[in-house]
Amino acid sequence: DFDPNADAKRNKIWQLMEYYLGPDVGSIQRGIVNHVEYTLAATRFSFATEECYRATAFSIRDRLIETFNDTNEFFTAKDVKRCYYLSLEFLLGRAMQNALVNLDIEPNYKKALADIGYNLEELYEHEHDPALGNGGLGRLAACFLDSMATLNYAVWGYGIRYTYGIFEQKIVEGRQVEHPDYWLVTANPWEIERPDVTYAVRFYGHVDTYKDDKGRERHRWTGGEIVQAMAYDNPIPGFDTYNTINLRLWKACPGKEFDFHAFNRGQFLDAVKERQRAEYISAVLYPNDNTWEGKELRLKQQYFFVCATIQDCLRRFKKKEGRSWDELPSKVCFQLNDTHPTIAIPEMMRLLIDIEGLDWDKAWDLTRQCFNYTNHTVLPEALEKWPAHLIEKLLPRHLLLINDINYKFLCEVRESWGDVGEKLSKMSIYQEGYEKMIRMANMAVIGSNKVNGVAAIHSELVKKDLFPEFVDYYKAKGQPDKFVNVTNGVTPRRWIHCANRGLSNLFSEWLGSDSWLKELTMLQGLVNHLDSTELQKQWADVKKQNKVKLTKWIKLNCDIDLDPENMLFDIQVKRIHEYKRQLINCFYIIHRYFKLKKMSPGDRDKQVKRACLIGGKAAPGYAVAKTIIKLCNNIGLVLNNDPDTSKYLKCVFMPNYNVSNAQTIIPASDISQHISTAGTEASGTSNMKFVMNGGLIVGTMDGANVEIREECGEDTMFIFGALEPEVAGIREKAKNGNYPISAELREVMDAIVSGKFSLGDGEAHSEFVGLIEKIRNNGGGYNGDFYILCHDFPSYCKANEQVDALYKDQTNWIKTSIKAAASMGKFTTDRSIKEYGQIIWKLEDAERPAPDQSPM
Ligand code: T68
Repeated sequence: DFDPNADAKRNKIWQLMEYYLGPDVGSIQRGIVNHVEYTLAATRFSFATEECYRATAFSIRDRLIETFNDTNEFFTAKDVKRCYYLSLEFLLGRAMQNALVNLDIEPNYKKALADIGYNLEELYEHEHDPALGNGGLGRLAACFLDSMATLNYAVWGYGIRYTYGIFEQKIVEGRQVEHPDYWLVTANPWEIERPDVTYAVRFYGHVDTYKDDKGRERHRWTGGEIVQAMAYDNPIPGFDTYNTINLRLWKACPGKEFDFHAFNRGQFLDAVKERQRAEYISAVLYPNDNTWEGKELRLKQQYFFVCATIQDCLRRFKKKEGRSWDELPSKVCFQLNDTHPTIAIPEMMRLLIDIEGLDWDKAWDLTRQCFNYTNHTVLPEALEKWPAHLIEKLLPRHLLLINDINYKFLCEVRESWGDVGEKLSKMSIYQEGYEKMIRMANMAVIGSNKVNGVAAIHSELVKKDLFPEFVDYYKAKGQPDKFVNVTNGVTPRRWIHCANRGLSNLFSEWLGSDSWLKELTMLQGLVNHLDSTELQKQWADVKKQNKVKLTKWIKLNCDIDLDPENMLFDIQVKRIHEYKRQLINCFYIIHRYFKLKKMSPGDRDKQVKRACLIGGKAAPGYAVAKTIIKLCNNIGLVLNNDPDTSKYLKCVFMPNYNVSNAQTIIPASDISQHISTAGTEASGTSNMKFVMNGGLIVGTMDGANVEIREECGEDTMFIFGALEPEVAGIREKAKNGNYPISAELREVMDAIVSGKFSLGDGEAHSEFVGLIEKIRNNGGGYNGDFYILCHDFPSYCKANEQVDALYKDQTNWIKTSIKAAASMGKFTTDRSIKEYGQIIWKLEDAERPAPDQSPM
């Protein structure tokens, strides 16, 4: 509505606000103390560090809200194309330091706090990690948000505000014990609750058909139960920009209808039960990584967040007057983070057809242009398939739409290819059989504009092994570029500048500015100084300090003493999974122990001392992974307590690996292990973090290792193991009994089977024997050595010998490590997100201009 006084009002309000909150020490202090008094209602004359943390967080949030609101207003005014990143996981990690760094006010906050008697670094430690993700996939989404904001793209993340994130791992008698991660106990100062932004989400019920006033047959989904999705906004500030984007997370609340009726009938307790039933949907993150578990609640979570999200995005699209649906693909696109949100495709169809009244073909044309799908795995056990009857029960309208989508697609294929039965059945959304299954990956491909893998080798496998029929088909249809690669990255703001300030300062000093934080290829400039002994010394110093810090952490958390001055730190941290082969690492550690044992004390003294550090969570239902954790811990007990060798070799299982611990662990590595069977790890992203922080990689030719080697040079990596094209042949030969096991590995396996690492625990012993027998009695297939540990073990030992040889030559080691880190420019998420922006989303730069300094 036209308001003649609008400008005057705006002026008045602007004057009331004066200007953005000041970045000076005084304004910061006023903000903090105000929050102590008025938000926390704690007295300003004495407040605990915990209270100081919260008040500080609120004062930072105030600043985030300013840039957040104005960025949104700017996007709306410019009517820019928007992209929505749909993910069931966002592994954000702590927010405070990241926000201060990105808002460029960390030094003043440090001063402001020091002046009133608080230490900023200490406050950082008070934040409970938001951990709404499992591993690489969720952390990638978080790094992406940082780069999207930094690159001024109009992207928002959408997901679920789980009440419980990934469980907290404790180690009790060498075994993983899971504790609930109730991260909201102390309230979350970073989020903005939006009780006014809610959407109804329906489950179950039935579908009626009716004729509309034009005589067209229409569908109406009714009955069942309704829950409300309520929005919580999490501002994501960009680095070196005035833009702040949003991560909108949905919490499940009871549908209003329910409460009302129950209360009227006096059924108070029933109403409470309803509330719990609704809240259950967003209660807990599923703790599986790279496996699929067909639980109804998981499907509910998927639909719950997708339904609210698409409604929210369409409402935003329609808000501008005079919109035509034809504009949709030029204004809106969605990125599906794996198949988990793929139900968004039929949901979009439902909203366009049933609610907006578009005809089927138009709706399908728009939908196909709007969606894109990222694949994160080729492991068969991780591919999502839902029983058709479950979809029919929970989402009856969607099953009808999926049927239509599939039928029309298969007709299209038949039309251009003729009746190619075998191929057709592979391309169908349905997997036929005793129980009909809906293949979410096929639906994602059929309903998407672009499909991408996450590293070069992986994107090739996606085409070759997962979707060869689709690749051929779309090529024939004139879409040869539907399948693309976008290699993953990590954000250097969190993973270098926040995690390793010593190294960050070194980079800025030697490069003459901190511009490398936004243009990571600038690190290459360090290579000019490779021979500078001053640089080498500083480099070694930074590493040493980081090792000292981790040594303290390990003393505190594991009560084990390490020698940061003299030991090589060898680290493997990632989810525990057979394909990631923590077991081959264990085998090598045991082998190394035996070698030391057999040496004379004099020879021992000539060896490189190693601390082998392993960490990671096992899915609670993954028995083999849990046994591997127990084995690591028992190996540690044997080695660390052996007076002959413990000085030369230690083994530690680091509990509760998470984002904030990673920020301490990764900068301390001399080498890290990325040793998956070739062709199994889609990309890996911690490999990138380790090398950027001056560590070298022992790894296989898998995932992003391949590209890291290409960038940094063969001499910077200790590569071993079969190549991906060889793996199938090795398995085949093994099946036929042609599968030699080296004497060294035999010795290790015999020792495990003999009980050397069981420490009198019968249960552990039989689990360990189970692990070994499965590998040793190779029958091929899943029951044998599927991940070809025996085949790769000898070359793994050699790679480890090469590590020792180079480490003995410290100057060369340091130069190699500098060269590798300096060559990591490609692996920033800024590069990944630019590729998404240009190739997939077709977004423009939407940088908000500097805010006006004076009242208007
Ligand atoms: C990881 N996938 C890949 N999945 O394993 C890793 N799975 O190679 C890659 O670097 C990373 O994605 C980013 O692309 C996962 O982390 C899961 O966590 C997951 C969660 C639920 C269901 C299946």
